[in-house]
Amino acid sequence: MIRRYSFGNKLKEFGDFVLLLCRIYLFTTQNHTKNYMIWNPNKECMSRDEMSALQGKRLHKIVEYVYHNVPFYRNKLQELDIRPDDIQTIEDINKLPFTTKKDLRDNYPFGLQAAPQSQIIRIHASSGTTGNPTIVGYTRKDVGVWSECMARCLTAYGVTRDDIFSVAYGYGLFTGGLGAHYGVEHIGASVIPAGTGNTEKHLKLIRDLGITGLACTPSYALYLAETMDKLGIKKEDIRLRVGAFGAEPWTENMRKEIEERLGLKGYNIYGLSEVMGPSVSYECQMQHGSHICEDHFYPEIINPVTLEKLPAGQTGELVFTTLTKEGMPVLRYRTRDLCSLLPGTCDCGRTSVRMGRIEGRSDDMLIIRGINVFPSQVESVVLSMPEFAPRYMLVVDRVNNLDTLQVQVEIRQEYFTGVFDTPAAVDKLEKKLAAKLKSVLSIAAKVQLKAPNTIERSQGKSAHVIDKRKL
Ligand code: DLL
Repeated sequence: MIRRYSFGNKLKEFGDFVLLLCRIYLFTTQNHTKNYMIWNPNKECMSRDEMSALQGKRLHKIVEYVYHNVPFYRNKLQELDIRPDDIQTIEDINKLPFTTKKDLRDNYPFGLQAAPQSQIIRIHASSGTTGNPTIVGYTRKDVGVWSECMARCLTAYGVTRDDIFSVAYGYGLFTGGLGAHYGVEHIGASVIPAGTGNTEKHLKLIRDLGITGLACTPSYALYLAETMDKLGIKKEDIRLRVGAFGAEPWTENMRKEIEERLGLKGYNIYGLSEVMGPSVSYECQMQHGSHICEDHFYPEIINPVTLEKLPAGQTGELVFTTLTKEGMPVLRYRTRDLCSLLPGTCDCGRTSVRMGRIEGRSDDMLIIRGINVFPSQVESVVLSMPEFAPRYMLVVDRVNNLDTLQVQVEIRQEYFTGVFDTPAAVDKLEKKLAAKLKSVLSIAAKVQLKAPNTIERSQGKSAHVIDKRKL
């Protein structure tokens, strides 16, 4: 198409340029007076109309992309008689089908991957309900978008290139470690790839290096505080000032306790591997909800039973569509996290929609020491061993600020009498089950074997979890 340059066009371009200058002026003066730093005002402070237009354009592109590259989505869309051209605006998202964790598991390992393997530069995984984990591949562009979102998030916390930032999320298949790491590097701060464990050594580094930022689960932050007390390190001895806490639910009371004991300001960070990892949303200085990077991840809230869309402010299940992801895009992915959306401009100047705290789950997933655990994973291990009856109970607790998991399981009558009725035999069997559980769950569980018919039977829906943690 030949574009004609009329005087009108030139005038419009000049007008756009003046508008851009005005916005830059407004943001810099506003940020200067309020002292709120914003990494990418162009995207984080877009007007609602601009954002909706961008989302609509990107939605059309991503639907076209998965239609041509992911047979699973092509089939689903064809079943509903939807062609990519039917999706033009962000409101058209209502026509699209939902995606669930089961869809990801059924297409294990690479069935939902849209980019060719040669374009994938990173693979993460998260636990599935049973058996197969969920595999998520990222292209170079995806890793770049992820670092950009992490940079937005760290900047909202007030982190700058002058900070020394310790990442104490797990490095590895879990997205926490590497996700946060790349964001810290992207803004030019110094990253300490501490990872999990080695708490005493980590504390020594926090003190000796004058580390100012910390990313970890809120429960690990409390455990650090506990260990500081044990080692006689006072909060005055360290220089921590900012914490990026997430990967598990936490409360205002936990925030207060962490802040008080570590002498820092703690901010929420949310994310999930199927969508990206940490930084899908983040708190700002206002701490009134977490801003969603909605130019990349479009959020919706639905009723988890009827699947109807709920209006802003109502609590329901959070659903995300990735608008720019190349490796493994997802359309209307049901996160199972329950929360509400808070629209409107925030006092920090960002216009991006905020989500409230996660209030619960619409499935039975537990998060224990930051690791996702489904009772059905325990069941599959228990049932794989002939010695056990399908009677088990997960008892989750928090001792010295660290989550604990105990698995109680009944021995079958035929193995109990005369076989596993001596302490040595019981001990051996407990160790065998504990080792199997560890390899499947990736966390240690204490096993307690029970005599036949001793675990309480429930009257209705069988209950397999006692969660004693007070959140
Ligand atoms: O937990 C990604 C992450 C890493 C987020 C580090 C924040 C910091 P997954 O292992 O896939 O990914 O687990 C995702 O964890 O659906 C929520 O149920 C829960 N979750 C994550 N962040 C928060 C949070 C990472 N801030 C699942 N508050 C999600 C409450 C959270 N729950």
